Amino acid sequence: MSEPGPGSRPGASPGREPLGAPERPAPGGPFPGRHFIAGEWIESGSGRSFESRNPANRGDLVGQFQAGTPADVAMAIRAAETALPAWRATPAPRRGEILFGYASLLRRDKERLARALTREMGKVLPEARGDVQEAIDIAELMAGEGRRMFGDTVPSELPDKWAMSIRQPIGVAGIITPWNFPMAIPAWKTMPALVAGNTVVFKPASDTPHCATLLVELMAEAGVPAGVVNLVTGGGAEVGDAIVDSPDVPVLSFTGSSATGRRIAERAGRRLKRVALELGGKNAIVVLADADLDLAVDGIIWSAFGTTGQRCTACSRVVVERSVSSRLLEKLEARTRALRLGDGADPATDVGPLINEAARTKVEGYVEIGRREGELVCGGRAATGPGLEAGVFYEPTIFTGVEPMARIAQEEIFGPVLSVIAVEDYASAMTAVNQVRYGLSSSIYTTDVNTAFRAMRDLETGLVYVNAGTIGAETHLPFGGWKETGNGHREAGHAALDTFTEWKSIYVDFSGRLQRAQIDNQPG
Ligand code: UN1
Repeated sequence: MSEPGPGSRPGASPGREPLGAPERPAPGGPFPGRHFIAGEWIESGSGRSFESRNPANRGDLVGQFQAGTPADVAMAIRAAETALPAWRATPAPRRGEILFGYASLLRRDKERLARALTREMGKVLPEARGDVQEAIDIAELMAGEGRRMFGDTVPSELPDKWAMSIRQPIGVAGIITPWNFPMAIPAWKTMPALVAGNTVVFKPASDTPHCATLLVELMAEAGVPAGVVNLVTGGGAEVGDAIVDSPDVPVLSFTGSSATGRRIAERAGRRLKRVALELGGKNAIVVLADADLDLAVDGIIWSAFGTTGQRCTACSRVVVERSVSSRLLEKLEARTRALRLGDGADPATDVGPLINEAARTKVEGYVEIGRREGELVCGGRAATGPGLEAGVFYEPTIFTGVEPMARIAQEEIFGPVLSVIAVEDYASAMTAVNQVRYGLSSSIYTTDVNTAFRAMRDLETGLVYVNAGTIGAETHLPFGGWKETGNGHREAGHAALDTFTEWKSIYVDFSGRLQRAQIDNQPG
């Protein structure tokens, strides 16, 4: 049984009494996490909790969060179902206004949110601010959709007949999010779900429940009605599966590992649910002989070691024309060795920690494989030293002499490990880039405009960059990947609405007589 936090009321019946908004602990102290269901902050029926700790300093306890159960999820789904009729009946521009208000609260609290994000997830503060900014951007974009949400109005093939299509909400949306963008990705999913008129049950990653709580607190402050967004924290097996398996959650949006995504799709497939999946990546930067090498090095360092390599879009392969590979590698090695590891809250830090010990073990395993598959250039070990003892740090690592089909060039590592693959020419570069199971992001550095356009055509990824790294997608364009990176859905942009709406095609015949399509308008 978890200790009752400062938010609990003496004498409240265990686990189910509303507790009011979690009270702010002493600055820096552990946060008393709660579920948010039907507009109330409540404890789990499990009576259990789990910890969230700062990955830069495991001694720093961010908070205690509710270990949710299937019964908690059932309660959240009921709340979302209860709130659905009024929310879907609310005019979309009004829903959009609430989201505009939400965006302004995120903006007001940007610094506070970014600091909390760095503390819980580890990314450096400028990137944490970017994560919050991405949430603001998508909130504003989707708020605007409240006054667009276009369908088509088209001519009918018959006289005196009207034809149009409209979008309508699906129902209760199950939203399951990762820890690497703990503010942006929940916003990518909840904002389109809400503006389209769905209600939400939201399960954040167990590494970042505090970030999720802060986001939801502000939704309530912005006037999102009770029950429209419900937060349930806890593990995938208890909370995630209960959302996925519920017959009352017709649409799911998940970002995370391919293994989990596959399981979710299989389970949801039995019920013919709509499932939008955003999964792994093995993103490559191509550097051709005519490229500006210094520009390429900037893009590679940022894409490979920014966010400690923990982005779906992170660059984990450099595919370089052999004639410039040693010059490029020399520059890359020098820049990589100069990167400073540390607490993301320290302005001197370039690279923060990995999210947890399991992530470091995974990286270590791949580095061992890499030692057999390529030549270690730098890094290759857990980082220790002053200021790093209490955190989960790993040195930025480069392998060279890697073959395109090597495991470290094929499998997602999700850490600061970069493989350099030398190729003979453009054609072999394209083959190497495309010969993977994933297809999220890719980039090419070249100064030849014709080659750039060829690559824009030939790269088999959902995101393509020319003379820029593989990270940094903007929220008003569709985001997502080909092949096993996903299942054909897109986030962000107006494409995000496709996940959260059903199309309805409507025909209005005002001729006053029976008109038969495909028949009465055809001769003979
Ligand atoms: C992710 O890594 O899951 O394009 C999302 C980018 C960010 C989003 C990354 N805007 O790198």
